[in-house]
Amino acid sequence: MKNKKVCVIGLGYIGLPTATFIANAGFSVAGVDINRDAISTINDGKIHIIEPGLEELVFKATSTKNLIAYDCVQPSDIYMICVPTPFKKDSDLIEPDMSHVFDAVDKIAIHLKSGDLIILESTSPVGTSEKIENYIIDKGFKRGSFGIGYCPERVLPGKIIEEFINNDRIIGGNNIETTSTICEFYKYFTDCNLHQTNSKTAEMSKLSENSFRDVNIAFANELSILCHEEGIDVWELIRLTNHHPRVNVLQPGTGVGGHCISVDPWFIVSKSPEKTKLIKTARNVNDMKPKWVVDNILSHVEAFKSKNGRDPILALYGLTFKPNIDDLRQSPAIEVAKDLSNKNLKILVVEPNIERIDGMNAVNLNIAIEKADIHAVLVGHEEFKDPIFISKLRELNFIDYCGILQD
Ligand code: SAJ
Repeated sequence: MKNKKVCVIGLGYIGLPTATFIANAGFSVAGVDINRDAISTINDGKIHIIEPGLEELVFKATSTKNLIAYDCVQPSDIYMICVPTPFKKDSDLIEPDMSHVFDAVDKIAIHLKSGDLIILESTSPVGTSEKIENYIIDKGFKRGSFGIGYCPERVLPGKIIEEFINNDRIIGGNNIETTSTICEFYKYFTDCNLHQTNSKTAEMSKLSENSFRDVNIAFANELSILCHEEGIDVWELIRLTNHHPRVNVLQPGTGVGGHCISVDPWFIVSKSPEKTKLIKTARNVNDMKPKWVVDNILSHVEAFKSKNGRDPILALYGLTFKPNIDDLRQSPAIEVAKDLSNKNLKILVVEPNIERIDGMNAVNLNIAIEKADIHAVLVGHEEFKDPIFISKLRELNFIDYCGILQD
């Protein structure tokens, strides 16, 4: 197995760590991406994304030349697809955009030979592996001459290095032999249980994990709105509720963002809209939360105006899609900030994880504390949990949308 050449297509948050771990396990790995800046950064032993601990590993993998980044698919024995699968929205219809996956398959097919293996890691609708197999067969390949399987990534951005090795994996091939060959391969670079199943179950497991979390967060977000009306502290409520041995409610917040949990449930819903009312409703509840936050902030603005006879300066703390990362993709906090900016308010933003934010008046914590009249905490970054900051906030007009006072 060790002499097999591996080609990892897509060198983002999942593909780059994957290519790196496989290379450092002794395989010869070609990493492929369309982003030429990323390719040269990686070949210099550096990284184009922020992930603690990854750069050292990439440096090692590229110094040994076990990992080389290219701009096109290289002839190999094992092909791993780690490209993005976003969703496209056409009026009310939300559908996964699988164009990057099938583009990768077209490029793999040019080099595919008998006995090769294709492993899909990108989050995909149920049935995608079978679809890819049939798509390749339609190009003239014999069924059974190549293996295809689905092995979803489960890592949490910010903890990828630890979770890549240790999180259990679900592996589903198009047949039992392929599944066990993929398992053999993963044993070289993981230290976890490898659970074998078929490709459709593996695909559904990925979507179910993220939908479960989305539904649970939607429950917490719905509770937070109810509690606000009832004058109940939702954080205390959830803390107390979770003392029940069989209850574990997640935390409410500004909304659900990022490129996984706020996207993947649609992969289930778009396929069976009539049978997925709960998952769809949860998605809508979470999508509505930033709008509720905006309305709530505006009610504080109005109260300030009638008390003080002037417009307040508003400080927003945190803009990323979750705490302690630099990623703004589908961030509910950004949605809130943009929505409020369109209302002609004087806004200062504090985002310790990002140096420059275009179009926003970014300041440091101390300036925000000193200058603003209303303080809204949107993301629970570590910096905002500092006891000195919290004690200053407590003396001011502040609103906590993510429970920073609770830890
Ligand atoms: N969030 C809450 N309340 C919570 C937990 C999270 O509002 O109690 C919000 C976050 O602030 C964020 C969003 O949900 O806006 C998503 O954050 P997350 O930490 O729940 O998840 P992701 O999107 O960073 O990573 C998820 C993980 N999936 C699960 O935990 C089931 C990760 O393991 C997956 O690998 C990843 O999706 C993925 O790539 O699919």
